[in-house]
Amino acid sequence: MGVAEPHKTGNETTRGWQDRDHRHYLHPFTDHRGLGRKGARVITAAEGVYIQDSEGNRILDGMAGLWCVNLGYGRRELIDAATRQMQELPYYNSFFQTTHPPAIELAAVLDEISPAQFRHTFFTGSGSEANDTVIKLVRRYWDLSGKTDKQVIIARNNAYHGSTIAASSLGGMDEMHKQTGILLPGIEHIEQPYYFGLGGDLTEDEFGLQQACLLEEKILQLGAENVAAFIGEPVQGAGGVIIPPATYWPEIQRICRQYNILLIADEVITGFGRLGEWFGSTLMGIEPDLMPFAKGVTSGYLPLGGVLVAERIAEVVIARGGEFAHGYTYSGHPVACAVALANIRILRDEAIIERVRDDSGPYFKQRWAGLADHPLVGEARSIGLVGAIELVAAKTSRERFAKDVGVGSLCRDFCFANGLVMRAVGDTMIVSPPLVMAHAHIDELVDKAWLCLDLTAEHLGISK
Ligand code: PXG
Repeated sequence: MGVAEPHKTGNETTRGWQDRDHRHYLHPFTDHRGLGRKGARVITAAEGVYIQDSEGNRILDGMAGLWCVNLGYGRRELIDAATRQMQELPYYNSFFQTTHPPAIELAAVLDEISPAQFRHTFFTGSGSEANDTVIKLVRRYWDLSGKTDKQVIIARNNAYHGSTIAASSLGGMDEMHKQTGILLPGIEHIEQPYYFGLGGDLTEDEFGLQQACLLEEKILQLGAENVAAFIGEPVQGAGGVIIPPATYWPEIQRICRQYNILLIADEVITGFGRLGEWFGSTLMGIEPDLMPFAKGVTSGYLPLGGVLVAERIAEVVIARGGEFAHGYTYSGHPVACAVALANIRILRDEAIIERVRDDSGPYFKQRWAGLADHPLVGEARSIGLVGAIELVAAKTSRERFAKDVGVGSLCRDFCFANGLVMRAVGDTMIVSPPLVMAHAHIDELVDKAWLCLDLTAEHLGISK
């Protein structure tokens, strides 16, 4: 990839792209005010772990696209798999007792790489659709089991489960709830296991148990006979890389078993190697009944999602249910499935997940932890290849900056200007880089993050 030269985008200039963008394109999760003048960032190419903008700037992609480009950009095998499949069978559906080889093969491979309780997968086009599917499967399972009152799903504050009405109802993002207005009934939220923000004087282990107990309290308040399921991300992603204390998930599992409640692990970010295991649930020591996934299944090269369904659920839905009246035109899209198969083959052949577990993950952890020495940083935490730093005005008291300072956005902008994508969730800076990062890339990421923290501190007039 030419580094200094602007990417060839026909005769269009950056300003030209930005003007047309502003005139026509309504973006997801974007405040368009002022964007016309400033202009959106135009990304035109990518290779390996770097993206390139229309000005020819090369930027280290610390977010793997949007938590998904796990193999990095430009992998020939994925491109070839898509091309071959397009030529052979670009589309066919798998409704009404029809099927095709790529979806069959992918479902079979998912059985191999997922925990023992899973043998069946329902495919969707995205993580949001996967979570809509989850809600229907949960209802269907309990109805067919004769427990028709078991309808409430318990989720968590600050969770992200997607953007459809159903998925944003499951999520715990206040802003989304306020704007949507319409929310699904029968969803209850409990507080999240966010130690840095909510742990107070407790030890991490005590806090983990306390937050898990909130589930038990909620179940008792609602009556276990009315509660269908609990849903959580093994590590909350979009909420700010919230890594629960070690005591949290085992206790959640115990409570779900005791009260006969299904456990749903939303693996949309944590699936396919992000935490150094195929699925985050394995690392957390839990055995979920349903696992929605998306993103990393194709390394983001094509949209694909799905739900892994534990046999005890699949058996009931298949044997007693008749037709499951649910499906998407692109469920099991053959080209997306072919790319997923190529992606999983590479993850296996190149032992990339083992490398995250044994090599790049531990190296990242050690380097990332060093950011805690920066005067702006109240905590630097990581697990596998995700990390977060908490920006604070005072290190020991964990005092935050005033909201109007917008310290997170400030730092994020310095990062982009200095060749690093790091995302800001409020004043929590997060990264989720491609799984193929070498040590030198990790060094570059952490060094650039430190530099941008310095620039942020300098901008705010804080002495080092
Ligand atoms: N579950 C989880 C855990 C997710 O992170 C979804 C479901 C929805 O997937 P789709 O494919 O419908 O987007 C997600 C998506 C962010 C950000 O700002 C995170 C996601 C999507 C967009 C932005 O970090 N995660």
